[in-house]
Amino acid sequence: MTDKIHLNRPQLQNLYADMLRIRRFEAKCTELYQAQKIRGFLHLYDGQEAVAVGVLAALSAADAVVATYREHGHALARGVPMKLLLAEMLGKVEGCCRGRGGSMHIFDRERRFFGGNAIVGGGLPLAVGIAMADKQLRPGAVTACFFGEGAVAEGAFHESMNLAAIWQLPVLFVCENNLYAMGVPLADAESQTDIYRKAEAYRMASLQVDAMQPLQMEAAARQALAHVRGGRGPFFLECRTYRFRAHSMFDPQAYRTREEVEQWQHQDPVQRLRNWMASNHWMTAEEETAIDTAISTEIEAAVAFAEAGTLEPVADLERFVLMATVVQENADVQEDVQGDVQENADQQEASP
Ligand SMILES: Cc1ncc(C[n+]2csc(CCOP(=O)(O)OP(=O)(O)O)c2C)c(N)n1
Ligand SMILES: [Mg+2]
Repeated sequence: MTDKIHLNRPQLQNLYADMLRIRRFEAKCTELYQAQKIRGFLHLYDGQEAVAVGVLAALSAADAVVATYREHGHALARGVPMKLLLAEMLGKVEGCCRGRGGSMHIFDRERRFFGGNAIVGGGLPLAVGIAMADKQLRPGAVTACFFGEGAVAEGAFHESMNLAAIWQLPVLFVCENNLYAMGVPLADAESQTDIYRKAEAYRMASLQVDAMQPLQMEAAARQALAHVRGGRGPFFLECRTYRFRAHSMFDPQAYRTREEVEQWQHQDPVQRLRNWMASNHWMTAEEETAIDTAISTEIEAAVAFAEAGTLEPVADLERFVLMATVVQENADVQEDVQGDVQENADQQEASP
């Protein structure tokens, strides 16, 4: 699987457990979605787990994370408690964003997890801004910015890459190249399908990695982070991966064949790491069972917590809705202005 192992036994087991935890959590989310307990959109991460887990294992608490709408795995790997994540997805006040963000907008200030973003490419300028502030305020902190390969068609991608390079900002750009942007295959959308090469145009260091190989992914992430932490500017990591499930819950997948999906499933990073660890004695059957049981227990507790949560009362719906305040303030200002105008007019009329 890899030439040289840099991880010890507990680290390897954590890598596996973190990936399996995401896989199993999302399987539960599918059930909850089918039961209409999770509403709206739901974008699952099956197949791509090694990317989030590989990168986040190498980050520290001071670092920042920006992700996309396919971000449950990143949130879990970052340490957002599963029960708060699930409550959020069920729209409950107990969720990490009071149920106002939902699946696509997970946010956790304490863990410096800045979303969750439904806008393709929308996270990149945020990451650059966060890194710019951190460079002054939190020396040594890195912002890891995850995005799909579909984002590279956006102007915001190029502006962000350019500014990060010019200002030598501590950003780790992590492109999760799963070969499709909704139903559009990469080769139909990009003339250069080796996405990491786009970094060259910005004179940014870059690397392409097979993200179906968790150990390679983890090693590449560490190498990339060492570069950024060493003060050598941003780094671009292209992670070659594949999503096993549909783009979202509404997707007939007419753009790919079942055989193609099956072929990729043979490279399933979770199963692959499990098999390799078991056959190389990095994990005994008992250890595997213990990991499995801990995950089941955690998921059960999260479901119980989320289901027992409360929906926000209708009376609170306008709380935190800034537009309402701005509109009201504008109306107040306009009233004041109109009052002044009338006063001036009255004064002029009264004057000789
Ligand atoms: C600016 C913008 N344009 C279009 C969309 C609609 N849209 C949602 S997901 C998606 C595909 C993105 O693909 P990719 O970046 O590869 O991420 P993946 O879904 O493969 O993880 C598109 C076009 C959007 N959300 N935002
Ligand atoms: Mg994609």
